[in-house]
Amino acid sequence: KSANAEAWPKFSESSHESWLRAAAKSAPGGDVSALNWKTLDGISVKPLYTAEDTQNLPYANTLPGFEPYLRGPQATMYSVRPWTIRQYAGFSTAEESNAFYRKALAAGGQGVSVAFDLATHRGYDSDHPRVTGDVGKAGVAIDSVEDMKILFNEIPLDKVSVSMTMNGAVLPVLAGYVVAAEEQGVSQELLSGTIQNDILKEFMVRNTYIYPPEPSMKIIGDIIGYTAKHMPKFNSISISGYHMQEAGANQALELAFTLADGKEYVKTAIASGLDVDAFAGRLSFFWAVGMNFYLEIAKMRAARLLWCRIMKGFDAKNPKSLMLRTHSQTSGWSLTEQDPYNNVVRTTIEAMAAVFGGTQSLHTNSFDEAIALPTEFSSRIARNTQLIIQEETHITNVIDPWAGSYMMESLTQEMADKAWAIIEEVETMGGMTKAVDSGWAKLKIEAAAAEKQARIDSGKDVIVGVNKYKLAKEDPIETLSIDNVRVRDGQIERLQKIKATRDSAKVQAALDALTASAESGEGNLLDLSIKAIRLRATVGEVSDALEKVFGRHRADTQKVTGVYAAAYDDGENVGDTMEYWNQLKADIAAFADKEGRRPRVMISKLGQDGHDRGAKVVATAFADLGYDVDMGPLFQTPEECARQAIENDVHAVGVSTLAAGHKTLVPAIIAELKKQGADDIIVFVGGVIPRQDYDFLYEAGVKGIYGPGTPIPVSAKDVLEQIKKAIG
Ligand code: DCA
Repeated sequence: KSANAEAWPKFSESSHESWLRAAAKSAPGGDVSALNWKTLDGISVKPLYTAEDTQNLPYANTLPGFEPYLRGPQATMYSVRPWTIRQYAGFSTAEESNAFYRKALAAGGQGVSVAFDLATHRGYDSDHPRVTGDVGKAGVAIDSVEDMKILFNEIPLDKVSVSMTMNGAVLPVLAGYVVAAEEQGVSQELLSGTIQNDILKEFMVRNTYIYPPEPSMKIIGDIIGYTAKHMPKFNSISISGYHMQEAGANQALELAFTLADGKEYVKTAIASGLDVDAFAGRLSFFWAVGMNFYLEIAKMRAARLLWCRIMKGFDAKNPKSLMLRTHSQTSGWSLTEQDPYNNVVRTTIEAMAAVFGGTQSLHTNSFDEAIALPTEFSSRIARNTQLIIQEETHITNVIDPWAGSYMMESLTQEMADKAWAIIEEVETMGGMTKAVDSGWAKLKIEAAAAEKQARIDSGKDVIVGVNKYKLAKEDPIETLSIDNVRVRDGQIERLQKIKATRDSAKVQAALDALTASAESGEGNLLDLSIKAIRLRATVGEVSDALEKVFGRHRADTQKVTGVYAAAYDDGENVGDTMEYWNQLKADIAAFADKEGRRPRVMISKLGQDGHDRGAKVVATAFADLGYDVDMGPLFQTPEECARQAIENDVHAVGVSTLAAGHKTLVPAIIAELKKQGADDIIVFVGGVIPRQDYDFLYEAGVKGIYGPGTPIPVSAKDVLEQIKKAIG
């Protein structure tokens, strides 16, 4: 008993009804329900929760380390061992990345997490003509095991757990890691870490796939099978919602689609002949944690509850098969280019949500990641954000501290119910592979993204420094810039050396064995990849050997319509942006009257950058405004893009660039249009472009640059003016 009741005065009693009466006095229009916050997931969050809300909740009183693991997979959680500080990073070359990892480990980092460049993701060696703008951008270039050995030089792979974000070229990359460890003297069974290996979400959002869905699932089955047998400490997959949220999914969609993906992988592995308890304990998850503080915590608690339910459905018996373990990353999308130090605050809040949600491993973003790869300074602040939470705040001393909160327990159950309904909807479609194949899941996420963007552009959702409290003048911050030509030349030189010194006949035989296995379905593709990589086959060669049979996947580009405009059409809380929107629509209609056709733009993605949220949202918004919009397919070369633009007779090409290839690819498209006799087609650029590069791009002939945070109507108006000018 903590208080001596008699020493306290008697307080007057209150009831929910009396609170409602009191609240009505200050609620707008006297209506307390007007204070409910309707989340984008469709959950109605009340301003007040009481004991009544939790009375009938079935899982509000469970314990950590026990089924259904809602409160955490471990009984002691952070009180014994805090989450792993695992910062995702990769810098152009294996040498630079290795130096970064070693420094980070010495300064408090606890695990390694490798970011690969986009050429590697898509299974191209650095000398491939399709990847000239991508090598060494957005991550490290890996062509062979020689690069891998440099990457992990002096990092003891039997002690440090390594996570690799790789999905497309997952076989040669995982094989490269295994062989690099082997040549370091560390055998496979000692390796601990995680490979992302989550292809379904690639087809939905991130697009770094190589092969079509069906053979891609076969690869996953082989990896799960191989690691279950030979690498017992290694997590065979990181089933990722992160990229879904980054692409615009709300929390319920992220949760549901990710768990539904997980279900699909379990089914695949079981179908390949594995016992569920032989592999399920090494499935791991990965969430995005954004600024929706309460919902993010609820999402992570609900996820564990639902996964336990799903795995019971597969008759899993081993407790490890039933518990969801997860990595989390603060939201890159929530970072702003404007007033960028605010991002340190955003990341801290998101990191707290991830920790309260019970993450096992965490990446905190650096504040400059909205514009470039992090610098040493920004990475230090990001890492220290976690060290401060771990070591200064005492947050780690209490397990699942939000438990018992009327609000948190209610939200957890509501989030679970919402997600479960979506999971069941997916199930009626025949599972996630089908939902992905049909494009349904992707469109759901894209619609959510367009809705969110419209809410921001119209001012309904506030982003400090972007659509409210804007700075009159932004001071530029120092960013990291990469000399892509130097990196590519170095990689090509190393490739040539490897090809000159290896036993080519043996390499060819190993590659042929891979092709034969892809054809017959016999043998394990990871096992055969390890054999080929050991002989110094390259990432590109292993990928090609499989492509011969599997082919390369080409996605349909569908786009949603009407969703962006809807945020304006309801006229609620849009202020003066409404007038701007209507005027612009009228201007576009007037253009069409005068010219005999609507202004036509082609929104394109060049190179291997598959992040197409921005491109899709812009395409939707432009179309809703009255533009005629063509969407270029992903992965176009500048030549292909120019040809399509000319064939479709567009007025303008808009390049969406998020992976730092702009300085190579944008001048190339302008030159290509000129070469093909169409220099009347103007080029504009949107996406992640450091301010320092603006002059370079304008000098190359770009007519408009629209960085993150530019309201789409503003860019759409500018494009219209530029088109008018070009027509004369
Ligand atoms: N009591 C007892 N054991 C504990 C406790 C505790 N309180 N806390 C942690 N441990 C154990 C774990 O059980 C684990 O041992 P095990 O592997 O033998 O079961 C070990 O300590 C390591 O802890 P864990 O929580 O698994 O953390 P990580 O090794 O960092 O793994 C995980 C996290 C999410 C599972 C992994 O897949 C991962 O690191 N993912 C990262 C993905 C990534 O970086 N993506 C990049 C974008």
